[in-house]
Amino acid sequence: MSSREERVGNPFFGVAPPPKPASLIDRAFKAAFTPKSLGKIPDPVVRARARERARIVAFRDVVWNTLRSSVRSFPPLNSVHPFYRELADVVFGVDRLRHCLGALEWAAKVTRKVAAAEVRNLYRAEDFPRLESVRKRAMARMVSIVRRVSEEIGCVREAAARLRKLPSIDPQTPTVVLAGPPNTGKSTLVRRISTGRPEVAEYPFTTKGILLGHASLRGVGRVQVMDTPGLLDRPLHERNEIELQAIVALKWLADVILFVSDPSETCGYRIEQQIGLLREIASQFGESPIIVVLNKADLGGLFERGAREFTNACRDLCFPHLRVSAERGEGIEELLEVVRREFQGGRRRAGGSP
Ligand SMILES: Nc1nc2c(ncn2[C@@H]2O[C@H](COP(=O)(O)OP(=O)(O)OP(=O)(O)O)[C@@H](O)[C@H]2O)c(=O)[nH]1
Ligand SMILES: [Mg+2]
Repeated sequence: MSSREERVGNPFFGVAPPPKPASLIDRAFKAAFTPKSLGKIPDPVVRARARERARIVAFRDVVWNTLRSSVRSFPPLNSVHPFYRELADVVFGVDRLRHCLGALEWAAKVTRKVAAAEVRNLYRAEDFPRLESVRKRAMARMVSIVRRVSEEIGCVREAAARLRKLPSIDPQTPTVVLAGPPNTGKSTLVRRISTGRPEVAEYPFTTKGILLGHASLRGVGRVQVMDTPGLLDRPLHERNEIELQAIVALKWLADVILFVSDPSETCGYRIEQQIGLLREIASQFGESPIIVVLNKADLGGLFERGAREFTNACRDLCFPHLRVSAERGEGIEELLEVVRREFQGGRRRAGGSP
């Protein structure tokens, strides 16, 4: 995906992490002690005052500009699409982020006030030692303000690092979300049907975040194909941060849900657990069409036994279901045909626009 596309989709793509407190302080000192031209000032005390003033102002400017531009680089959280807001909440915590950005804004403003007050004090100082001591005190106060918010600076740095990496999604583009228990072959299927290249491995919870690919469906056009982390059969309030990313994608983006099951149980989860999860997803996200993929059909007898049980459950729930081998590429054309029909049926998610 090009960087332009990333910018378009992810509202956090352009956020600027502030530097570490020590490095911010270092930069401020460097700027303060870079010699500046003061023009012609014959009186030595007036000249010294102008020099100390320029140092305080340069120090202040680095702290103010750096903190403010980092805060400003974050989009207003109320204005981002609810999908991204909820995702940011799951991967970082929106309240925590708001608190930390507020602390940086506070530090920037207080730095300005302190600098202004100490510049006024310079005009009351009449000799070299006093001028120097005012400048030193001004810098010490500004350093202590930066140190006071060092935890929050660390928090904004962490938020920026995590949120910048979120995938670029266009909530208006038709989207297929793959979901299911861990290790059933979701990522293998995403690789098979789209440009997405998620990691595949023989252990559960390989996929730890949502990941996007694209595909082109005849008669529908370009669609987004989203891989999600595996879900366990358990209530929402017990779900961890990794699982909740899948839930947010299902809630806000899924026009069609592909529930990927593994009737062979080689994934490590029993048929009843998988059917339990299917029922849970159907009850929470039943407004979107659900297609049940019976994956690993290449595993013969191991697959067949479970597939019969799963097929009965799908009939009860009136869900279309297909036998597929994502690994061997069998049953994929038929699956895409069913997906295409669901899109052409015209049911789109209710939560698509903010
Ligand atoms: N025999 C067989 N194995 C498959 C098939 N599809 C996937 N696998 C294997 O199943 C294992 C899990 O595959 P993944 O694609 O990583 O499964 P996942 O659902 O994305 O797993 P998580 O990200 O951990 O939830 C890997 O060892 C795959 O090679 C298939 O059609 N047949
Ligand atoms: Mg995976």
